[in-house]
Amino acid sequence: MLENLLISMENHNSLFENEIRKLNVPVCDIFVKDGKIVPAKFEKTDKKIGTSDVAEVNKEFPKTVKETENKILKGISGSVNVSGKRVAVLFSGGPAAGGHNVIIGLKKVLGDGNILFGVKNGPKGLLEGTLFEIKEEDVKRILNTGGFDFLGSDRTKIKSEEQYEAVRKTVKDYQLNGIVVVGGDDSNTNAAVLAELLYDMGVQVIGVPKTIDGDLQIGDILPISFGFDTATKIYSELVGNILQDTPSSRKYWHFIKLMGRSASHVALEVALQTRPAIALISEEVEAKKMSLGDIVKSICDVILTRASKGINHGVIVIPEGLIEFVPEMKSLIAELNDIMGHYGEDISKMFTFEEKKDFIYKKLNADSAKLMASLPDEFEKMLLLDRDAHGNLQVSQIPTEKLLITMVEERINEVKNHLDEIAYLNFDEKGLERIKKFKFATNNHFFGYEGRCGAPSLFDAAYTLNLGLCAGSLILDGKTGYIASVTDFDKGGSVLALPLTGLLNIEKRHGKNEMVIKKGLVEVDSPAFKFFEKRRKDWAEKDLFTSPGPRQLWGPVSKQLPITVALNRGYSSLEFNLGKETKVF
Ligand code: FBP
Repeated sequence: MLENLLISMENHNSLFENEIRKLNVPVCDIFVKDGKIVPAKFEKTDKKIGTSDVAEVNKEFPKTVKETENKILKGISGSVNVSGKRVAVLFSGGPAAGGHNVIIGLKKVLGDGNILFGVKNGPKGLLEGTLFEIKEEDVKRILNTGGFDFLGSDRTKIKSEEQYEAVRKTVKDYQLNGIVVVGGDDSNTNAAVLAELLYDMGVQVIGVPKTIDGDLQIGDILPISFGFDTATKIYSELVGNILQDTPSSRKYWHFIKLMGRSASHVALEVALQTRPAIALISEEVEAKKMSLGDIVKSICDVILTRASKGINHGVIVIPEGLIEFVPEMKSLIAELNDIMGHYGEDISKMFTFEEKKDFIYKKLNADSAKLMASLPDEFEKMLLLDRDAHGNLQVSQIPTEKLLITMVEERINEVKNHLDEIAYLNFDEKGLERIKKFKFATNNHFFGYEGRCGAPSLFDAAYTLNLGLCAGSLILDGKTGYIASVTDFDKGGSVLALPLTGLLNIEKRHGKNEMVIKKGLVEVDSPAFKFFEKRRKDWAEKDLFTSPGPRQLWGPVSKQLPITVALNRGYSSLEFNLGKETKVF
């Protein structure tokens, strides 16, 4: 009997997975009529958006800009009766929880009268024409499940004439009227490019904001990307568990690097959820122009202050992209990016690391070469890894947490032998005695991939279903060149569409200027950062940590929003309201 039950649970049929498929999902009022999910319409508002590079962007994207006027659309109840549309959806970039519900939202609004195709393996699949028709039976199984496995994903950047031709061929082969790109900043740059490219063919392109990094966000009009909530809840549970371990075992400092390529939204959210002794925020490091030495000193000050009180343990949260924000490292990385952009092919033909190093060192300026030489070999190797298709350094592969451990250890040993160096910390005799005896024992962790594909939190499940409904409604309403958005998470949700061209700015990639969607970084004057800044001294000196526990899909704490979002949007509670819980199938 038990064996049969266990066998029946194979292939995504765990007790948990079977229950989450039955879960009703909150749906914004404009998408519900008589208890059934329906499409909505859109009207143009007067609100225009654009970055400081708007003039250049407008020149490069004349057709979509003429169409959208860079103005925001607002979703309203009611729909246009449309059938016969053929729409393709693809995932792009790293996975994020809730992607499957986007597909379900699309399928629901497109209904039986229109065809939804899934593109296998991301933008690459669009070039190769690997599409298949999505039927309602297929998507019933993926409701509220994590991962992107239904379609797969990749990071191909669509930018060459040959690639444009391949896209046109796929569009013709499948007679597509619309393409929905579910992705982060770089993937939505692809969406903007495709919208312009396919405009004259009458093919609509709509983006959906995805990334666990949370850096596809623009104040009130796009409060967060999907996947951020689930990922940070998973990391917060893990960090909370480690925090709970520290005063139990009383001997370790844990250096925890958290995913989130550039921005520190993930680190800030996890810090607010768990209250560790130290959390580094890259944007603050940049704003204060802190060198690696300054960072190490600030970490050591906290470790030593705690040691002087007999607290020999703690947790340090480190954002994945930290090194790109340290001024001296930033110049080194920019130089390396230029060198690799220009000589990438020559470098890839070199067999040994020594050969590569030799070649690169000669091209670096003296300060950068000196800094590079001071870094551990393992670290140097990772800095020389190929950039991704969008020109990004693969920061997830760089062991910043280990580099910091080595540097902090060195300083602590030095300070123990020269206590006068920390006279400014004003420790008493007893405190100094404790420091002399203090043994600095460490563990390092990287929490990244474990957060991207968990079953979506209730917020992400609801947010993504509504984003899918918004994207599908935009297609039915004939719109192109927009990214779907849902806001007002505390008031039942408002549905918007933002012109993609209004999000583009010019950045250096592969050593050249390119138009890409601007990343939303942590603002050091934002309410979330200010609150963290106000509380962190207490978290450093006393053990005030909290363990948020596993994310909940049922019960009293299942409706919790990310703390950073609630603070930055000025909500008065952590509870979200995205409409009535609605039966999806
Ligand atoms: P997206 O921006 O595409 O959503 O990806 C985010 C991310 O998870 C980063 O946090 C991380 O640095 C990167 O992907 C890792 O990429 P890969 O999956 O290629 O290792």
